[in-house]
Amino acid sequence: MKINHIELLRFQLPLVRPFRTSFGTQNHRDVILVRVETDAAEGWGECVVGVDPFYNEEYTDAAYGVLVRWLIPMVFAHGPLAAEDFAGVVSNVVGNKGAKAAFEMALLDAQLRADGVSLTTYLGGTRTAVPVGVSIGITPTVDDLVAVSQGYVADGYARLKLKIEPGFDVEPVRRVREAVGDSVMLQVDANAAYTEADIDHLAQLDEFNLLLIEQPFEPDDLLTHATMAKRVSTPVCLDESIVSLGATRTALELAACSVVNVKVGRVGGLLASRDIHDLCAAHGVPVWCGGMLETGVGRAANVALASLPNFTLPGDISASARYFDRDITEPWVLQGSSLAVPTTPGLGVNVDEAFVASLGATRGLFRP
Ligand code: OSB
Ligand code: MG
Repeated sequence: MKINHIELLRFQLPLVRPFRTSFGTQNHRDVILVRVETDAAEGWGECVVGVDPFYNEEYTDAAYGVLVRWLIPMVFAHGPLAAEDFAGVVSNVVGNKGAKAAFEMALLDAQLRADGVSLTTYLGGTRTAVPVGVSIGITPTVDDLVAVSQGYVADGYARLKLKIEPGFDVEPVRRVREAVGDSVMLQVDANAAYTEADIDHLAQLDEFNLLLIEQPFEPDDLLTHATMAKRVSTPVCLDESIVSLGATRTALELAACSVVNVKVGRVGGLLASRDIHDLCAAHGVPVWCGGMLETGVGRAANVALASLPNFTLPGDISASARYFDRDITEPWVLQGSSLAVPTTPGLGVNVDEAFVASLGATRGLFRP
């Protein structure tokens, strides 16, 4: 593809309710969109990085900066390229995987639109609809959590994920399990809020028949996750630790987890995500698609990714209404407890540029 120009759009999109995790509270998304215009098509990508460096080391000001100062100039200096070339072209930039993932997504969208191929077909998807769940933030009271959980079950979600932290774990999970019954799939996410000394405490979660516990310990502490996996019956899943194919291989070798959360923005793009999916499949380890409160653009990428065969657990890929009063694309709507996988070329969504403009988006234009 020959790129004519690249645009970065940045704007804030309010969340319908605050999203609180063990590391902080989010009230809105600080969205960066990458738009590439090639000689054949346009393509869009979403940067899912947080506004603060609390989930991982990336944050939106830094992602914007690394795109402007390094990633875009490197791609222009390289000349015409295919989406598959992108990771190699920018390989001198260490980390910054959320920024890279957004750029690669835009290139893939443009390439696939030009080729007339849907992202699910390109990636090797085998599902026409993907079962999805909902990630529920920490609430002021346990009664609130029960009410919110029951609301999502009424919406159709068949799987709930509860955020936990020290002081908000066993009792909230017990109350939600009692309220929603055994037929609802339930899992928890600690976002690295615990230490090895908490393993016996966390073992109390074993009685609630959870699908998994996600990332109890620090991202680089694989050995404590392996210790936990031996001592509790709830499957251990890694999120923050899974930053690359190599990190995944190490985690599987150490038996630090028996389930893997794949996030496009954490691993550097859709192609790295597919590689991690394939590695886990070869090890008989199920994966599921994590979320970063994406707009309709990033959600389209997640839905296509989750259509791959080893995504056997419901993803954190909820309907647009769970996040925003109005999405920036066609809204993603729950069908039963699933989202339909688009079959139109590329990501299969269209950005409502007038709505994005009405949000006060800034636009930066970059030419070779
Ligand atoms: O740990 O999975 C996480 C959102 C922001 C940062 C980290 C996480 C999350 C979520 C949201 O759990 C899932 C979603 O997008 O619905
Ligand atoms: Mg997580």
